[in-house]
Amino acid sequence: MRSGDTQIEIDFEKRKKQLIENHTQLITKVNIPEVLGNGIYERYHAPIITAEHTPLHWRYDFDIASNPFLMERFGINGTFNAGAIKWRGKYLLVVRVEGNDRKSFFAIAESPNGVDNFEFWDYPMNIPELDDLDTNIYDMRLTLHEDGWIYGLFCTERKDPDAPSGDLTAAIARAGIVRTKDLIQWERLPDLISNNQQRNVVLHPEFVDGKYALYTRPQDGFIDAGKGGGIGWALVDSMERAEITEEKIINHRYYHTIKEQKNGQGPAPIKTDRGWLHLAHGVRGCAAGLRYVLYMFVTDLEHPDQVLAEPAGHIMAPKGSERVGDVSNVLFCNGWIKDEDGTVYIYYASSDTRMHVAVSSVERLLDYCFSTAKDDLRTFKSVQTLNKIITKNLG
Ligand code: M1P
Repeated sequence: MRSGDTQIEIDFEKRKKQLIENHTQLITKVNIPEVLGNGIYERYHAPIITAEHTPLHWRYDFDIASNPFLMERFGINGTFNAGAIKWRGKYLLVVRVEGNDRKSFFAIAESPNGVDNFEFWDYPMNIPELDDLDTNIYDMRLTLHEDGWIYGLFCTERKDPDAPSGDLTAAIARAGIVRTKDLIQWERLPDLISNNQQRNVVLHPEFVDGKYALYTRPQDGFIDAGKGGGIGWALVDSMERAEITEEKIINHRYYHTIKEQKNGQGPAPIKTDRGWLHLAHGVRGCAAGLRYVLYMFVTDLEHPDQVLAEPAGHIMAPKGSERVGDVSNVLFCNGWIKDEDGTVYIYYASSDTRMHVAVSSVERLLDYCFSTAKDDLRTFKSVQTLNKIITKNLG
């Protein structure tokens, strides 16, 4: 404080100092793993990215003349559903940042170790628009493709032009496509051409039969998978004008399972010597609304459209405080990173609000997928599976 400062100036400086101190403390906090997890992975205790992690220079105008009360001028509602990639030794997340105005945008946050100290780049990502303007964009999946580009596939949402007048909720979901070589300049390509609405579209990292291969999620409406649904598979000639001509479902929905209502591919699969490791989300309805959990499966190395193993049920479901948020009872994952030593960082979001990490390894996830019983779709069979384990243990 200098003599002659007004009370407003004094309060402004005090508040600014406190904001900076709190923010620095938050983004530099060390994160620790749970001690005795389920053996498949270890969750880390603290969320890795929250709305409060976003830079102060996004949310506040630090000019006392235009913001004398130092109030937020751009509120952030949530930071979730992040794509992920390891880039020049750093763990990068392409975070879905949602403003208080309900518009989502993408911003990169990087960490030196993958589990804490995530810091956003100064500016959000600049995604060019097409002639058909996006209303909202979200949930980017990153794929480092063998063609040398890094692709980002995301959902672009626009108002349904055929909605009856007065219906302000009907929307159309399509897959938007960008690509980059440096994660700074993003080239926008035309949206995926498809007969259905599409969300959760993911590019496979390798060519299959000389074509680009896509995991899709055809749906009849914006929310409902309807007769569509399931994780689909389509080959396209080019990403510069990607058009689905044939699509088949490779991972189905089933009655009375964790993916009864709908499901969707998570991040691009990880290549292993026993097949492609997939992480996906499954959705069921209940009295509390929709419940989103994560599950895994493995597909054949040569034929990534053929499922080799799929353990019963979820690998991860909302737990404790993860259960509550903007859209409660949701876990969603569209980003993971495999390190050179086989460590796998699973970046998952809880309740459309915040980001977390759980750590496993390729070896452990393969063992989980191949050695956990599949879902035989009936209680009687589940009890048989359980009895086998008990008898083995008890002799
Ligand atoms: O709100 C839960 C999720 O709902 C949608 O996922 P899906 O298309 O599988 O239903 C998406 O809007 C996703 O962003 C969101 O997390």
